Amino acid sequence: MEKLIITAALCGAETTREDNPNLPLTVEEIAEAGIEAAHAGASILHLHMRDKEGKASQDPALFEEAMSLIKRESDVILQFSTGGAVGMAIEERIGPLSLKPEMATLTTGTVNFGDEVFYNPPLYVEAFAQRMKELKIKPEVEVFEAGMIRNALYLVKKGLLEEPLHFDLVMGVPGAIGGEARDLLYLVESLPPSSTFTVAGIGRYELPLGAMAIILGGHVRVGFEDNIFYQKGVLAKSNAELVARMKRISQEIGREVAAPKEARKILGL
Ligand code: KMH
Ligand code: ZN
Repeated sequence: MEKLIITAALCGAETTREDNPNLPLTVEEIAEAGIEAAHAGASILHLHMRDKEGKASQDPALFEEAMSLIKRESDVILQFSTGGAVGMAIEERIGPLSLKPEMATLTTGTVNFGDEVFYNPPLYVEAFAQRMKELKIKPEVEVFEAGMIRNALYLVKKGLLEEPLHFDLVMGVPGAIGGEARDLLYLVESLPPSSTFTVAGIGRYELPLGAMAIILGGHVRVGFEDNIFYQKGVLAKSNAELVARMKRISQEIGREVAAPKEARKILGL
């Protein structure tokens, strides 16, 4: 089996300090948390940024600053969010792509997201895909529901995406696909055979789905965007703590963890 790629999703757009006081929020904190996660075994950092009030922001200047701080210390792969936060305009969400990160996310459909709606109509999705194609940014196709896999294949047909595709199976968001073993098997069986995939289990699904992904030959995402707990009732101290645990589990199972250079090879970057 190829080595395991661990992605650290450091803060997301929704998690707050009230949820977990260890959440990184400022540019410096996010960069520091990212470098620490990379040292613990992450080879990709999935980045969202926050403004001075701690609110989700797609301001390219914030991404640029974080990018420069992280790159000074680490060769970890940077993956920018184009999802941003629910309710953000497409112009805001697409802005940071101009900095040409190696990777960026691409959600290929609209989905209920808790009490809200994560809005991704075909025109948005195509605009993101077109921009990533122009700038040679590798998309990570974010799948919150099974139909989003078919939508990605339609984009391949239209020439907006190129195989092999890399997917992130985001599982257990309230309003979207569940986080049971059968849900993961169904999604994995629905992927085109040439694909690579990462699993991001939300909340209590992070650990069991991560372990399952390791066994299935997939990759794993952990971090405060998806889960704030180390175990039931115990808050995680840092993103790095969650990364280190996933690395230990993988090594115990006999699968080594990829360094950024090896992850680049696996993903064809
Ligand atoms: N914050 C969610 C609404 C992404 O990063 O591309 C969407 C999200 C997906 O986090
Ligand atoms: Zn995200």
